[in-house]
Amino acid sequence: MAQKCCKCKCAVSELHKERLNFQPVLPSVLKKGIANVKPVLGKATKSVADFDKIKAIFEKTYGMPVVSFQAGKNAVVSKKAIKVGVVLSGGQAPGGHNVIFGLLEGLKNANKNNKLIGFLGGPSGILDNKIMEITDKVIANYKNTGGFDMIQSGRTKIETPEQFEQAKKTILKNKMDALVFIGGDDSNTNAALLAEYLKKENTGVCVIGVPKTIDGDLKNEHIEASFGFDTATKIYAELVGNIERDVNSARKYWHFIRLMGRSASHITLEVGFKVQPNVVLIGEEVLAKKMTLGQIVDDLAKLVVKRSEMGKNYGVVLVPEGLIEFIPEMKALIAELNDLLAENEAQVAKLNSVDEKIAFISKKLPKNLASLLNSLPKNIAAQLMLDRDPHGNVQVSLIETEKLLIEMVSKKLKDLKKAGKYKGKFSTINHFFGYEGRCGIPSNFDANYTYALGYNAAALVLNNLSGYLSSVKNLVAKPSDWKCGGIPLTMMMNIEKRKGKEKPVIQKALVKLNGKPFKEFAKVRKDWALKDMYMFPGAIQFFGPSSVTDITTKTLQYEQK
Ligand code: FBP
Repeated sequence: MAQKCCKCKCAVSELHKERLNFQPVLPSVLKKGIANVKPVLGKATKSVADFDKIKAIFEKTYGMPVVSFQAGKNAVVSKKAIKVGVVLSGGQAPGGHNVIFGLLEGLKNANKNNKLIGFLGGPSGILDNKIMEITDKVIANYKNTGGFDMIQSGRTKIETPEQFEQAKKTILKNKMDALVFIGGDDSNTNAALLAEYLKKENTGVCVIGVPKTIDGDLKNEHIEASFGFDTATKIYAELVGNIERDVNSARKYWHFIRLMGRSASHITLEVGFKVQPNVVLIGEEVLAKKMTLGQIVDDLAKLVVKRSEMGKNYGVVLVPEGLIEFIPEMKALIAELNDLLAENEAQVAKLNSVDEKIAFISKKLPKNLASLLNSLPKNIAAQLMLDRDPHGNVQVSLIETEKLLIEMVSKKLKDLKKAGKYKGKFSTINHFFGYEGRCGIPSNFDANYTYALGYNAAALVLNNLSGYLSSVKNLVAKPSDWKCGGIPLTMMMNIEKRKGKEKPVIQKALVKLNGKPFKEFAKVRKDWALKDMYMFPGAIQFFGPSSVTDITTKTLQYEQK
């Protein structure tokens, strides 16, 4: 019989029930209470690039200092009760509910009459004024759970003057003093623009961001990891590890596994460390070496041949979801398609079949890109033509790059067979792991980290630090030793082309080829390719020895070595 949650009587699993009782650890500095921590201001900051353009757009919020919280009486934290709005934005990531849990507890710590209001369905909830109050009773059934279902999420972008005005109306109508935006790079860009707008309008409303994304690409020296990356990579590693055990048992298939991570290859690299497969493709390396699709295929085919000569007609290949956008020729094609599809939106919408759309756009493309588009398998060309997301990104989660590689490697191997250069068997299975990991039950690390990020966001709000991103660092230490503060959102910005226009956006943190994680990988990948060094990490452990319950990612461990 299904267990009932003790508080709300809804059906929950045994594990869910246990997780509701887990009390996340708060960093010592915040444990002293919000009125007993004070912000210490560092030096003025600059954007990562395009200083003048970013400064001109963010007149009121550019250049603010990095803030760290330290113990000390804080006279600024007002005793007056305040009302704070919170919104979950973009793709789900394990731990979102705990950010809200921490935020509520931080606000209540300062004044038990403080109120937290959730906007429903992501930023569109702000525009449509869809709200619900988040009380202790509401939170009780969501503590330490995965998903964003408490208030849901969405990808609506607040960008037009009318939308900014509408957002202001909703916030003022609800008498809100602050808004906390839990999101990735695009969503926090939204938060930065809204913070600037509300400051220019003299509303006194404070906007704070929280770094969320399983992709791991919202980071810098002050944001060591975005939340959800730890849990999602552990879930994918469990799945890939299980496949490796199957491979090692049956020894008859090549598995091509695409892993989520829209642009950066952090997820693929981290899962690679955890399972040590035969091939880990890293998009950033492909771009740096200016590799063509043909070269990637040739390298894979060479390895298949070599392993087959060793009697190994099997293997595991990890493909980052964003690979396609890193291959220079494909990158150029996608960039042109992004602009052309935005410029010709109305005409393209009128065309019924994909073939017609491809033919229409091909005529407008430079010759070399048109022939590239037409040389691709039909399904891939069609997937490249799909609608962009509201931020103008191509939806790489819908492009089956792993199938494209299988098709092209098979073709190459057939030619080699004909030429008498390959005698093996190439039986393949394709997988895509993405949505499986985004709503998993947060690992202990993510449960603690998100709770701290939320509590810390409350401290930023109560100090009226508008335009800041919640920063909790020193993450390889135990949670009580984590350091808290905030960094200005404008510090992470640069100018990029979106939907054919120049826009200020938070720069994505890609895998650095001169960074420690990639260098570690480069040392060992030859061995992984030929010797079978598979690892089977198993499921996330929530209870038991700390050596298995509290491990952080290899990426963090290498970065902070
Ligand atoms: P965020 O950047 O919003 O965190 O989302 C990341 C992500 O999970 C990517 O890994 C993936 O490509 C994309 O969202 C999928 O988008 P959608 O949820 O709209 O299908």
